Amino acid sequence: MKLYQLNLSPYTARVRLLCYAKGLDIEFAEPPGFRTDAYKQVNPVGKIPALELDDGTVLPESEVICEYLEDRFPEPAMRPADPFEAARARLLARMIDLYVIPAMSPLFGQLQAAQKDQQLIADGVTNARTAIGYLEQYIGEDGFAAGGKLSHADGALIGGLFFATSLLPLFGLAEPLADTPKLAAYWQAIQKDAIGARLIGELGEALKAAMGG
Ligand SMILES: N[C@@H](CCC(=O)N[C@@H](CS)C(=O)NCC(=O)O)C(=O)O
Repeated sequence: MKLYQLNLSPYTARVRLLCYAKGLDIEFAEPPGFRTDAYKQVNPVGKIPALELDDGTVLPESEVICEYLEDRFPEPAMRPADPFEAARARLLARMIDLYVIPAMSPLFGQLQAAQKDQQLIADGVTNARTAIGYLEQYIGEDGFAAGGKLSHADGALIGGLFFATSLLPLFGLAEPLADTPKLAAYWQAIQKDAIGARLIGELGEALKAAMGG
């Protein structure tokens, strides 16, 4: 199998979490550009991640890929066994996808904009702060997102919180997790997990390279 991905993407980080935790032999490949005709032949959506299966068929969408890998390679489990904990893991990942990352997305374009759009920046920071607040009620208090051990939700949170903590200070929100103490404690703890640390290191290296060092 081949995973089209880049280390800078918060969505691909959660798929790599499963690859590392399950020891999967999956080739990582860069997409031939985003939304290019060549890449749309692979993934009609034109986004990463996309998982090419051995028969050539392709699955897009990070959560769908994670579910597929979990079902196909169930050990070690990266989906909590308890139904409510499994739902909580899915909820946290969904909150990252529906609220946290979309709130921050407009800010990426402002990083290198010659003329900063102050209204867009103010709205982005406010929306991101609100979205981060949603996570506080559901985040695990034992160092992991849900289920008391590493799960796919940690991959989603790592992607979202890495960008929240690296990007928002550049736009004036010095302590993005100051209003969410449980989430702040989680963020400290997950950096001590071996796979958590690996993913955060990869995101950091990729961001540094993207910002020209
Ligand atoms: N809902 C998608 C989002 C994937 C996504 O937005 N990926 C970004 C990289 S972080 C991308 O490919 N952007 C290129 C584009 O939108 O042209 C998923 O979960 O896989």
